[in-house]
Amino acid sequence: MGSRSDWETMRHASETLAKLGVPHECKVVSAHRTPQRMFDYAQAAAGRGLRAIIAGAGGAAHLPGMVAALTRLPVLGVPVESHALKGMDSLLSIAQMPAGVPVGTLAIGRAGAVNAALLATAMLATTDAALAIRLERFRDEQTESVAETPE
Ligand code: RP5
Repeated sequence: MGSRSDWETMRHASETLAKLGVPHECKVVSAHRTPQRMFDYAQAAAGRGLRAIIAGAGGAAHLPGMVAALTRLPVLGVPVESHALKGMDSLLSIAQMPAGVPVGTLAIGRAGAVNAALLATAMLATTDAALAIRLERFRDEQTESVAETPE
């Protein structure tokens, strides 16, 4: 994520991955304030054995796109809700990538963070049978938890 202030949103991605038993790490890497850290992180990611990157940022949210430019790993972008523009700035700056450098863009805020984790898990589950079973169980439990009546 681009800032510690993004953690309130991005912790939902981490918590979802933890629920599904997906090993992961959480780092603050700012495209603007720590550009060298971003270069180093993104360029080393594939060689370190990472399989996907979830990048959350707000405002002029250049982190997901720049990370995607620096790695062949799939990058999922989470637009963090900004104070000034409610995350529309984050959403558009993450989604509107030029052809050739994709970022899989999720919804603004908590829903996007949760779904980035679920989407990353679904991608990994295509080659991990045990993870596929855990993901199916998660989905089944979610379905069972939805009440039929509002009260
Ligand atoms: C972005 O600027 C971060 O991703 C964050 O969403 C936003 C504001 O950062 P702080 O000023 O709160 O550190 O780079």
